[in-house]
Amino acid sequence: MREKVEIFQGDITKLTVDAIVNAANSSLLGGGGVDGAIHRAAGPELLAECRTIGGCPTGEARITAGYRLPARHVIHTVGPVWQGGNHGEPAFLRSCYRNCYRLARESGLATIAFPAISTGVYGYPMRLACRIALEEAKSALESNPELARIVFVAFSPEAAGIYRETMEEVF
Ligand code: AR6
Repeated sequence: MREKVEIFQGDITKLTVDAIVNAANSSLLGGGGVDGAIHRAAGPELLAECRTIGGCPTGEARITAGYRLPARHVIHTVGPVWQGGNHGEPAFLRSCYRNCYRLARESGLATIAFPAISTGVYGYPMRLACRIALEEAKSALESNPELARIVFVAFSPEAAGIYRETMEEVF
């Protein structure tokens, strides 16, 4: 199962997978960080489709086409803002990953790439977020045999190191 999980250091918009996940905000109308990079690379058609969706609550996810991206689809999810950890943040983050895997399954997607949801502007501590990401990957792989490849995209070498260490603990 572990062989289906890959850690990639770099820019998620370059990946050729069935879907890349966007760490969006609840408006789904774009922003900074990975959200800005995805909208820039996908082109204005992505924003036009997002406008038709009408937003997304924290912990949920919505799927669109990928337009000019090499990825066929974008799954937009809204992570929690870190407020110290006692405001339901872990459950919301887990819910983001679960809803992304659910949409992937419903849409017949086999390969998916995730950024480290909530760990940028939203301030979720990387190590804690990484553990949730990998635990949910393990349970998604256990329950969905069609899921062939999960890529975790680390934007820095430090983040990549945390993913690698956490892999040892979770898998
Ligand atoms: N490829 C992969 N990872 C990236 C990239 C990229 N091109 N760019 C940044 N990251 P953030 P959040 C990493 O802030 O914390 C937006 O404005 C980054 O290093 O993008 O969920 C939205 O509109 C970090 O580890 O998302 C929301 O308002 C991770 O992606 C808000 O930010 C997530 O950082 C969401 O905040």
